[in-house]
Amino acid sequence: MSLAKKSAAQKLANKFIVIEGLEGAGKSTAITYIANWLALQNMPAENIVYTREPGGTELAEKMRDIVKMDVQGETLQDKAELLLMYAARVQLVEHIIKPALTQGKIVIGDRHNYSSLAYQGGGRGISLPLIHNIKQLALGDFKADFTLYLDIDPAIGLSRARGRGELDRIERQALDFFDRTRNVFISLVKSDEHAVTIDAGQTPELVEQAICVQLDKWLASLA
Ligand code: Z5A
Repeated sequence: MSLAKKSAAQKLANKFIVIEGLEGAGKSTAITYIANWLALQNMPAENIVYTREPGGTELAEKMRDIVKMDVQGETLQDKAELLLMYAARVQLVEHIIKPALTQGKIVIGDRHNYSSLAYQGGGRGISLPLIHNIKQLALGDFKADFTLYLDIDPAIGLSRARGRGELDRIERQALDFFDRTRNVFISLVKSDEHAVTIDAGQTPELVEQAICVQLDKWLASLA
């Protein structure tokens, strides 16, 4: 067995990092910070795969369209919304994420399973144990290796999202929907030793700094 020390890029191979948070928390922006950090670790760009949920495959993107669209005279039922999130996630995990990890790549996900527990569980009020069962059916024990949760006051996040244009079907929910969603995110992160919270209400520079500190710590913990 070789005793040679692994490089950062070798340690990061096969890892799935996820960014979670409410709309306007700065997830898309944070992904550029992670990309810069990975470049500092000499991770070749061709070994990095970026995903977003719901979406990321041809069929999963169609499910994303359904989740976001307004249909006159027909409401998307909460349970249907939940099942679409998992249907899209199965497509993405089986077609993109698992094959990339098997090839030794690193995957950076814009949202994953915690979003379903937070939005459909916290926001919509579907039982969390029931969602856990659906997750087991859909994905088994597959999970993120490291989760960065960007915590933001929903009013601030939504005003940032509003600045970008019209709000979609989910974004138009009342503020207490997002308060419940945020509370579930916070409790999930608290009980997950592989997840950390970043204060996303800070300036972009401080958010980037906080993300890099957490990524450095995590990298140092990897064998
Ligand atoms: N959803 C669900 O219900 N269940 C699930 O299981 C999953 C998803 C997976 C996906 O929407 C929707 O699906 C989402 C949850 C639901 N719906 N809602 N509501 P999406 O992918 O279209 O949107 P999003 O994921 O919510 O992302 P976003 O709105 O694009 O936000 P973001 O990526 O977190 O933020 P951003 O684009 O990086 O930044 C937003 C703006 O703020 C932008 O102008 C930035 O320049 C600015 N910004 C960023 N950082 C800062 C700081 N630090 N200070 C000031 N301004 C900043």
